[in-house]
Amino acid sequence: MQGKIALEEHFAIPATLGDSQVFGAHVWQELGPRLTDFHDKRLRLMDASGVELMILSLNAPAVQSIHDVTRASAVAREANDRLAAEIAKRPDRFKGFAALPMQDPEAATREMTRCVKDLGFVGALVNGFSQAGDPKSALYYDLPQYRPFWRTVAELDVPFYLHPRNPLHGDVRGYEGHGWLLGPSWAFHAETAVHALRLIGCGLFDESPTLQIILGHLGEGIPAYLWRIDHRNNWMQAPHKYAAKKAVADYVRNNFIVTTSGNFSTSALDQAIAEIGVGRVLWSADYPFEDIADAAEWIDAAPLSETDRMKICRGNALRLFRLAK
Ligand code: GRE
Ligand code: ZN
Repeated sequence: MQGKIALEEHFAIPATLGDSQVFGAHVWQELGPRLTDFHDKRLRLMDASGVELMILSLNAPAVQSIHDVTRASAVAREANDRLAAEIAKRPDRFKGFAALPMQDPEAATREMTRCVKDLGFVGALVNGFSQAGDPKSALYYDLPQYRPFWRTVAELDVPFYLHPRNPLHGDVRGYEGHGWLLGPSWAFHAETAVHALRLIGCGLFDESPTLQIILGHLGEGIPAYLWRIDHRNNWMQAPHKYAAKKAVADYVRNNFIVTTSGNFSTSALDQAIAEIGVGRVLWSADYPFEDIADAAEWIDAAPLSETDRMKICRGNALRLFRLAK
């Protein structure tokens, strides 16, 4: 179908490009240029697969791994200004998600506000926890110092995309000797799912009930475990020991949106729709780590009603980002 909107689609600036090399060293001659290109191959591939609009975001982990907090802020700003300049050349084809220096919650709040109000961005995309000061540190956004940030995101009324990154070297005991499990095979999803569940458990969505978090890869495994998370050892009836008021599934169904980025599995798509509803499932590719044509051919042929295909590929995004003219 024509008119698709994609929202986990990445670019890089020189300061962040190298972060992606480990994920595609064997194809770097192709992957590197795809990350820094906006208007050439990217637009041709979009046209060939009926993609009208890409919401662009910086590559990973980029800003989140810059433990020099001042530099993290400077790189985020540089990336956002560059993105705004590229969008201005083709506002009919591109929109932007802000990169944020979450190392400093106040700086992140200011940059978020600037990006939405001054640059016209439609939300933020952040690559998991942030290292701040000490490279071994890992700040997760359920921590209390992030509550003012989240209140601002809710006031701005734009979604926040929680994108994967790998766990830190010191935290990968279970992966030792099995490096293939790091990155997009498994660790990205395990890491991101835990972060999302931390946001739920801390009570964030009781305080900011309209906040919307986007997860890629059809929900980073959470839809498959929704029942289990809320019913573990069912007959024991042990209450959850978290600050949030409701069951995890209630928050996932009201405060989360998932995209199909890099997970072109029809059974996983069916499950996400069954668990959280077709209105919260949005098509995406994960370019340039994935092929736009693979993502498009899959969804175009998936056994969906035409109404649902239209919602997933376009309608849900028009509503979420208020793009309808
Ligand atoms: C992603 O952005 O989702 C990604 C990477 C690196 C490898 C694979 C992948 O950043 O999907
Ligand atoms: Zn991605």
